[in-house]
This record gives sequence, structure tokens and C-alpha cells, in this order.
Amino acid sequence: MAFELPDLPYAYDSLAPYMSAETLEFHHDKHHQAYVTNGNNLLKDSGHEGKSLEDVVRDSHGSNAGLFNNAAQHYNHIHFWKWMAKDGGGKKLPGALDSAVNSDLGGYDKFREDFMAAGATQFGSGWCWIAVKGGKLEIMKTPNGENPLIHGASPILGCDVWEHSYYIDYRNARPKYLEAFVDNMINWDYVLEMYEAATA
Ligand code: MN3
Repeated sequence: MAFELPDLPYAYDSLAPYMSAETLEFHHDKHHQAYVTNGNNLLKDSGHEGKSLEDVVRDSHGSNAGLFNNAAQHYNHIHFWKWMAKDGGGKKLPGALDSAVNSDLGGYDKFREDFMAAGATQFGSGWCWIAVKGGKLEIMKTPNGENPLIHGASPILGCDVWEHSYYIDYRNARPKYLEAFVDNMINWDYVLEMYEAATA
């Protein structure tokens, strides 16, 4: 099954001023498109054709670095666009998610601090996450295109901390971008949807 670039689920300017239209144009139209194009070229005759994207990510890890990097980044970005929404972020967690954050992550304030610290301390390019592992929530961070799928976990929220995600709007101030992501952009309804799928 060939990879396809999904449309953004909102207008390019709808996350401003926290993430500009210019950032989304480059990030979605150029960076994500490149993962799709390169991923499709590498998928051909790889032995992984016909698998779900999740299985391509898991099965190519450690054996086909080029395909893994592009397929994993395709997976990560498909969800990243949906993990953000206009007027998102903050403490407005839906009930089931709120309970899980309280019991597994020490409550919203501790989650906010730990998630931002994971993103800020990921050296170089990568991602910070909330993942479900063994039925419980965990904060994780991974380098480059890696994600929780290859660590036996299911991501339910991820923030892209590659410089292309924030340099236009925040220059080198990654912590400011992480703060805006958590306080003003997280689409908690989509996080809940992934939480329910991961714990079903
Ligand atoms: Mn990116």
C-alpha cells in the first residue's frame, strides 16, 4: 500500500500565532511530502509492500534504515497534524484521559513538566511522547524518526522537536515551542481517541 500525504485537518493559518502558516507550509508540504516520496521509492521491492504502515515501521526497524526512517516519519507526521488543533492545549482533558494522567503520570502539572523536559532534553532531532505500554501511560523521548511502536508501546501524543518544526517561529527556543504546544495546541480529543484504541 503506497504512502500518501494526508491533507492538513485545518487551514494553514489556524494554529497561528503558536505555529505559523509558513511553518506548516514547509513542514507539511515539503518535509512530510519528502518522507512520503522517499518512503514510496524505498518501499518498492523491499518485501514490506502490502503491510500496514505500523507493520512497515516495526518490521523495517534494524534491517532497512532508509525505509524505516521515512515510514516512521510518515507515521509520526500523520498523527502530529491531528495532535494539534486551534484553541487546543491546557488542562481541558477528557475524563478517561484525565484519570489516566492522574494515576500514571502524577497529574496534569507533572505531565506538563515531564513532557516538556523530555522534548527539551532530546539531543538533536527527535520526538517526545505520551505512550501506552503495558496498559499504562509513559512519557518517552526518541531520536530522529524513532517512535514508541519500536519499543513495544503505542504513541497517543507526540511532539516533533526537529528544528524544522519550530525554527521559523521560535528560532532556537525549543522550550518556548514546547510550552506553546502543550498550553495552546494539543488536540486532547484526538489523544483520547488514540488512548481508547491503544487500551481497547
Ligand atoms: Mn517534522
